Amino acid sequence: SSAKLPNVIFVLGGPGAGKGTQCLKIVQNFGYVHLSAGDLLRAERQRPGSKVGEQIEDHIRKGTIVPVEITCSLLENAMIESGKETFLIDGFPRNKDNLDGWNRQMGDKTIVKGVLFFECSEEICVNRCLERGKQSGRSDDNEETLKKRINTYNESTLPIIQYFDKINMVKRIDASKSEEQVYDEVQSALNEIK
Ligand code: UP5
Ligand code: MG
Repeated sequence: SSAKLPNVIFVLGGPGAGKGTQCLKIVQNFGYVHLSAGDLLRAERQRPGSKVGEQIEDHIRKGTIVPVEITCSLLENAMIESGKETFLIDGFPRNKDNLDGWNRQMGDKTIVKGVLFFECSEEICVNRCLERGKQSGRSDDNEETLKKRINTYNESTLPIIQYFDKINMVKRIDASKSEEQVYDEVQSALNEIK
């Protein structure tokens, strides 16, 4: 029955809003497995013999969105390999192609319990990424790519969050506060989703 299917929470919000940071805190206290779509794509890009490595890097550097077949398969493989049943899927689905592809490939295999939405001003998002960019070595933490990432987020990802909001699946979190304050809100939101 559907009660035995793996449970998923999508974690969305702008570039640098703090999705990854908060997911790491959640993992320490709740039984979720954290799967960052961006981290999985970056790992696949590095993997010797990958047939899609260049395609992935091209999208990451342009701030555009990788075709869903690639991302969704990386997510599904990681879910299977974990052997676990509750997942935080961080940074996905980012557009309609992602959402439709997820529903096709995973709709019958998982239950989406809710969406954590990390709300943050553009200015804070950009500043956090540029600050991180001094150390991160990420090919997309520069001013030029950040403009494109923000643009992609506004045009493609916000409508997905609005779609989930209309069906009452979104928990909004003020991501502009300190890490600890944000985490307080995260805990309340997760307790409501369970
Ligand atoms: N920081 C965090 N919280 C803070 C707080 N409360 N106060 C002050 N500072 C805070 O945090 C970013 C930085 O801010 C860190 O230095 C942190 O210490 C600090 P982080 O937790 O890393 O934020 P996060 O939201 O995870 O930012 P990230 O850059 O990872 O978000 P993106 O959504 O832009 O990046 P992602 O890795 O998901 O995707 C990258 C690219 O991959 C995309 O642009 C796209 O090209 C591609 N992609 C796809 O194509 N499809 C996908 O499904 C996913 C990605
Ligand atoms: Mg991240």
